[in-house]
Amino acid sequence: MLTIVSEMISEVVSIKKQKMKIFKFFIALNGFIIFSACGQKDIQTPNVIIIYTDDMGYGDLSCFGNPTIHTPHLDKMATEGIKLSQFYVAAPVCTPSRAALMTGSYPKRVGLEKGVLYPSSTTGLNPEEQTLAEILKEKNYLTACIGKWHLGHQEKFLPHNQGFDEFFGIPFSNDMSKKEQEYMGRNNYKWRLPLLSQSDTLELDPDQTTLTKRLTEKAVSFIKKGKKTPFFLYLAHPMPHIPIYASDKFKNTSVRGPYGDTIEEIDWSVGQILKTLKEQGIDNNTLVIFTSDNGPWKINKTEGGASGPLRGAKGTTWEGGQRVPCIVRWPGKIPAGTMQRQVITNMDILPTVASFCGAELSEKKVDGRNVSRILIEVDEQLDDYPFLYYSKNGKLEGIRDGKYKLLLLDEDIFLFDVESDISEVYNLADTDPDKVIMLKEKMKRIDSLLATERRKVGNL
Ligand SMILES: [Ca+2]
Repeated sequence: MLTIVSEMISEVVSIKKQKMKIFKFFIALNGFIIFSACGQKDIQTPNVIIIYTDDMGYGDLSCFGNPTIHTPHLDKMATEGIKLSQFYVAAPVCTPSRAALMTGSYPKRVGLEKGVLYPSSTTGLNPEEQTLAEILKEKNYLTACIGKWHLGHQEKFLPHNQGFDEFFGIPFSNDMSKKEQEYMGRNNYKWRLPLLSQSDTLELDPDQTTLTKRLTEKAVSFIKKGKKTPFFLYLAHPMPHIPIYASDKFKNTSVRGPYGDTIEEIDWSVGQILKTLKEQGIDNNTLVIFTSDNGPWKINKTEGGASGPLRGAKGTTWEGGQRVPCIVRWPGKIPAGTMQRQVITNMDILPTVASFCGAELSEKKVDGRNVSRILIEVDEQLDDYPFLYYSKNGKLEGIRDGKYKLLLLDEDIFLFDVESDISEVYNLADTDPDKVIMLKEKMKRIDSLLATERRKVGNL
């Protein structure tokens, strides 16, 4: 009897074990399916972080040749990703450059090519345009704009009405207030600079020495919150736009002086972002792009940044106005320690990111192109794609086509081979008049087409 009971118990236990085994198998299978699904999902939908500084020059980072400013985090980011040596922004000033980033188009196409917006402006990026944030919202991304917007400060133009779930920052430049203008020795403003959360004013004329740190903290908490779902973080530092500020921790620490302090704090900020990605286990699934909105502002000679070997600065169509440092990092996807030397522009970011994220563009025409291929396969060649230079007020001034650049400034005609003559010193216009004519016609043709396709700026 005991034997029979013992056998029965043993059988029940065995069945239970088998059931447990089957149960465990299904749990494992389920886990595998979930894991696989996540893995697949991860490949298709990386998190995206764009760090966009304000008025930082081509020569302001150690890894782009600065001899005195120390940027260890950005240098490391470059060794873990790809450096773009011929990266252009579509305008030499803030508003149009940001319009190009957000829409993948020339500022002229979206009606925002004529200078920057001011606290008195009633225009902004047309809400009818499809921003990068809106494209990613279609893929259920959690989106945040942290920092400076400058595409319209009226309610309807603010980030939370342009595809961003969250906005924390300033609506226009950090010098656009009476307090800051007086600090800079001027007395021509009546406005104050608001620090906004969505459209609510949290503070007026915030202490700008704390801005980089506060924005970084906001960005870090957004990353932690967004890690379970794909997220898009647009971190647009108001620095190093003049007036420059750094926190007490960085003040008087750089051998380059106050400007170096400011850049080194931004570098610290990048370090915090990358550290957070690692801590949250999402490092391999996050595409990070670091760049600047235009070249350095040489308003007070030494106060602004450096264009490095490039001629000119912010507000000009010389290379120093529009060619800026750019680093892209996505471990495991973009080869580490590489350099892409082909021309890429900030208009390319939208179609490229959309491609990486499997997102669809709308039917609205964009000027940027998907360059994802040459970020992954660095030796692949894309066809030459002419790039037009517009002045800070939206006037057509030049074209880059292959290695040549034609620049028309008032009555002066310049033709440079900007690959061998990076500093635009040797004018070839007289020695190659046929090329001048050809490029002039080409730039006018592209611009005329653009003019006929120009869409309306946003109006109140
Ligand atoms: Ca700027």
